[in-house]
Amino acid sequence: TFPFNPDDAFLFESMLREEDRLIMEAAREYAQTHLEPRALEGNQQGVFHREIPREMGALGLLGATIDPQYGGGGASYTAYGLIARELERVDSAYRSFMSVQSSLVMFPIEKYGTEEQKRKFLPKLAAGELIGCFGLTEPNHGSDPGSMETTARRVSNGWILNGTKAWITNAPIADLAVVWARAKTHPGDEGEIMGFILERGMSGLSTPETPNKMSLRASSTGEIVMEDVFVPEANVLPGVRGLRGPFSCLSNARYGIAWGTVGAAEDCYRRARRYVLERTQFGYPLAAMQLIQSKLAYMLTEITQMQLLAFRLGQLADEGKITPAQISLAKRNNAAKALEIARMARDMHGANGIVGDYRVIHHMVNLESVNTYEGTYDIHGLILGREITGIQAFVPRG
Ligand code: TGC
Ligand code: FAD
Repeated sequence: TFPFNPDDAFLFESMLREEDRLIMEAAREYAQTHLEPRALEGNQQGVFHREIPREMGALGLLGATIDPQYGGGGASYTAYGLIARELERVDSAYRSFMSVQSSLVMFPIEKYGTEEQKRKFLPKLAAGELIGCFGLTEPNHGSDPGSMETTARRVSNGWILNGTKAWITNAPIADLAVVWARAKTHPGDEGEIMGFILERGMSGLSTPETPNKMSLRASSTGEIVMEDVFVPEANVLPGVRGLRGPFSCLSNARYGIAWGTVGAAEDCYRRARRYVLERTQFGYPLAAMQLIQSKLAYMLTEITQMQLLAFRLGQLADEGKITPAQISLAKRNNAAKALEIARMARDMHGANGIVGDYRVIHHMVNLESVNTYEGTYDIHGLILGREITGIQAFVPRG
């Protein structure tokens, strides 16, 4: 009979197209050889190693789905997902960097930007020579970005931006920021949401680091503070108006998270399996205990479902049939299950589970952020609830 593979129980990797598999293997080789040795230090010292963007860029891991004429990889969405899985197998912070650069910065410039913006920014973003960030969330508006307060006031040859964006991945190290603001052309104007490209060095722009993060410590997170920042007309994204702009970017990044979290969960499961095979208690390996086996069986069952969900989501994306509700379902399920599996792996490691070298608590605390950003678990439940019933339940009624 065909042997059972306890890492890929339903042989999902055998369904990959050859070109996607090659990209996955290149990403895996890079992540295991170059990121894994730096991950513990990155987490414990709270540093994002500054050589990583150029390394990723050289391998084509940034902007995988972007048109090659702008320096992108021209690869499939499945390949993009497989890259996310390999990076997050090491540290969600590395996948976060790649997600923001590819889905939240390069994607809107390619989709909504001018030809000049695409030629100016995309090749350097793809090479990792420029770092981008995405400003939607504000201190008082996280799950409800539609209530944002940041404004863009029309002036003769551009716009003046005022406001603060909070919790912005890459902000402190970014060369440019795609910022969403309420554009006001006359007094009393409620303001349509528009996208702007802010560049470091613009007067009135600062990006202070968010201190004391206990999660995603190898990711640089900060604010985008805008005090009368003048943004020329050439830096407006002309191709979109309204919340559809930022939300379409979120769809792309959430898609990547649905895949990335598979990698984190797989790493926790593999480390737990290895540990219980080696660790003896009561005269037997922990792996011989029924309760431990039940946990491993649960982990593998959930991981298999996560893999198949991500794989099918990739097919739908590549066929152009993907919907935001499918993405919400997969992001919600896979982030929450990865977190549950990481907590289980932490428990199975006993006291060693709280030590950084074993890496399971590292994944676990990272996944707390992943379960929250890009729409919390409950917000995605509400997005699905609205699709299922036709009734929105974001705002209490009655
Ligand atoms: P709603 O009425 O639902 O939609 C407003 C307009 O947007 C359109 N739309 C979408 N378009 C494209 N793709 C999507 N996924 C879309 N979702 C909605 C919609 O059709 C409508 O268009 P139009 O033309 O009819 O006006 O707006 P709402 O204000 O009721 O939204 C509610 C809700 C809760 C769904 C939304 O606010 C939401 O998704 N909240 C969560 C916020 C969030 O996810 N923030 C993420 C910030 S970025 C981040 O976390 C990066 S971390 C990255 C990392 O480090 O890896
Ligand atoms: P809140 O919206 O205040 O939610 C708090 C709690 O209330 C949650 O449990 C939520 O599910 C619940 N809740 C909210 N509304 C409802 C409701 N209607 N019904 C029931 N429950 C509800 N944002 C960016 O724009 N760009 C970035 O690059 C970025 N990077 C991030 C990096 C990190 C490490 C983190 C932690 C966040 C990042 N974010 C970023 C912000 C992130 O998207 C928000 O934190 C997230 O959308 C949740 O918003 P909030 O933190 O304000 O929580």
